[in-house]
Amino acid sequence: MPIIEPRIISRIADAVGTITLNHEAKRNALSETLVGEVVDALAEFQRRDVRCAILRAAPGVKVWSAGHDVSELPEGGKDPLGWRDPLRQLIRELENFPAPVIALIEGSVWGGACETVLACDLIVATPDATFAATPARHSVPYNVSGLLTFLNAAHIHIAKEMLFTAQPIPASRLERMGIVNHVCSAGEIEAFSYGLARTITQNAPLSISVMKEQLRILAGAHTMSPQDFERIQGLRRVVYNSSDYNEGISAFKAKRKPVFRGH
Ligand code: YXS
Repeated sequence: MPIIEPRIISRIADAVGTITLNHEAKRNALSETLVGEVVDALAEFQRRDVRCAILRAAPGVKVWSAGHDVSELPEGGKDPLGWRDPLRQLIRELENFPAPVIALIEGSVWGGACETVLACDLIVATPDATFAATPARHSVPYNVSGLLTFLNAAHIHIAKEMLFTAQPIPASRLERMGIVNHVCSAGEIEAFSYGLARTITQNAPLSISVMKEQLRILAGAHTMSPQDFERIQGLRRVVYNSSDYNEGISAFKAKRKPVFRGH
């Protein structure tokens, strides 16, 4: 039985819990295994009354996370981002975790990891950190709650630029738009982020936890008719049943540029 190395490192000190993504070989891709370990660590933090969590990768990393594990995306014909998908579960766990989560970002952030960072409560990044939303790079039909994460974090024009271009956008630009809370040099980002976390831990945890849940409920309070929801799901089905969807996954696995034909 092969020994699976832990995909993350987690620790707790002074009511601050830290989760460090630690699967460099696959660029911290959000695989079912890695997400499971993050979820377990958050559950331990809750048991240990952690008052602020920090989600980070190893100091100085080039790739914070390469996003959803493409090798775990289903071949065509199945919703690639259904309720039980690891990325969807990770987003829900971060949003439901009863204390603030600070995303400490160095390096590049891709695809579902972009949404993961936006689903955190605060974002601190180095100036050269970049964020690339990539559904359009792989012909993936992003899901409704996932798009809402982008819309709640960014003006619709910026969300559209991120989603339609799939290009890396620097943290310094996202800070100017209020999407990234703070930009700090690589030498300062750790002390700054833990300083922010300690400030939060000095405040009333119940009040913070309830305000976080209230803001989650308010941010998700969007009416949508059953007909509109069914229309959206039908449109998404067209995408994940398309040859473009299969082309996106095949091209990634073959390490070549995809050729999309629009069907
Ligand atoms: O060939 P080996 O076995 O060494 O593995 C390679 C890559 O296949 C693997 N890897 C990944 N495996 C699964 N899922 C991924 N997302 C993923 N990304 C990388 O890691 C090993 C090293 O990769 P390599 O050689 O490319 O590293 P690099 O340093 O030259 O380049 C790093 C990246 C991140 C620029 C490059 O790996 C890359 O472009 N990765 C894909 C980024 C991306 O498009 N992510 C979106 C995934 S799909 C997703 O998140 C959502 C479904 S959506 O697209 O809708 O948002």
